[in-house]
Amino acid sequence: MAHRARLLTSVDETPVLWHLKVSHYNEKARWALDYKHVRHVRHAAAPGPHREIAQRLTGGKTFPVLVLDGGAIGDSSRIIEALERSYPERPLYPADPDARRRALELEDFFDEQLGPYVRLLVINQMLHSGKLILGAFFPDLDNGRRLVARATFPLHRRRVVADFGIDAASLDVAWMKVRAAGERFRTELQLSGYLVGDGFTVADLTAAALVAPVVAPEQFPYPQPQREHPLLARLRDAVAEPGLLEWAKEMYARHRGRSAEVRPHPPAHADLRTRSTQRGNGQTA
Ligand SMILES: N[C@@H](CCC(=O)N[C@@H](CS)C(=O)NCC(=O)O)C(=O)O
Repeated sequence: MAHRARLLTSVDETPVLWHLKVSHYNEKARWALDYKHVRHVRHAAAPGPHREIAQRLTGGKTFPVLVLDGGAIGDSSRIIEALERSYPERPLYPADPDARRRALELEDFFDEQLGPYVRLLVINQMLHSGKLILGAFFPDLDNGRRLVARATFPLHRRRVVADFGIDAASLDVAWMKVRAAGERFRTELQLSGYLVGDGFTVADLTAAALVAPVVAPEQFPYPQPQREHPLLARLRDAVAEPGLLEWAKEMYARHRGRSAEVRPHPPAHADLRTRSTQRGNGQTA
């Protein structure tokens, strides 16, 4: 309990984002914070150990988690909802109630029907190359630990396949879902070039962020060694077919903007470094 209280403490009320650099749901939260110019501190963890931190913060097991006004929010859509309330400038929700309903419905659709399947297919492809997957998922490993990770990768590979339930049937479903989401994108896209009305909304942010692992846009804030990698070629084609690949690149170019991340207050940073060392594989952004 004391530990949770310490994780929730923000010395100067600056929002704190706990995130995974690689993850597309985490990218949703980062993009919303950056888009709204909300100054925030980021703490990155390694995939896997992050679950324990999430558990302590929210009782759940997923990142992103945003600590805002002393409370922890553990879902990207709820994070954006809270940001809209606390930071209404540069809105991501349309003002018109019908347009807002549609934007939220599309956010939910892409969250549920696109995000998990993109993740499964990207991981499945990346698992063919230890160098590729470690570079994307563990960008902060030093050389020594990277060598060890490369050597033990075949063991981890089996665990990842089991953890994500990767088999022929789940891959078939994932391909179908990604194609269906692409079709929905195609039919929903307005003449304006946006999904709802004539401006950038949470629907565009969500669709573009959730295909970022395939598209690997230049403005993505962390390493994406899969950019143009042949292992992802078939997946890129599937996303390009309905126009989603070029469109996502355009959304990133127009709206991803500059990071609003700030450095943590020194005492808080020192405290985190201690905890990272104790955990052994925590990483700070
Ligand atoms: N609906 C959640 C999904 C977040 C999510 O799936 N996060 C993944 C990383 S991409 C995670 O932390 N998974 C850990 C687990 O499921 O055990 C959101 O939008 O935030």
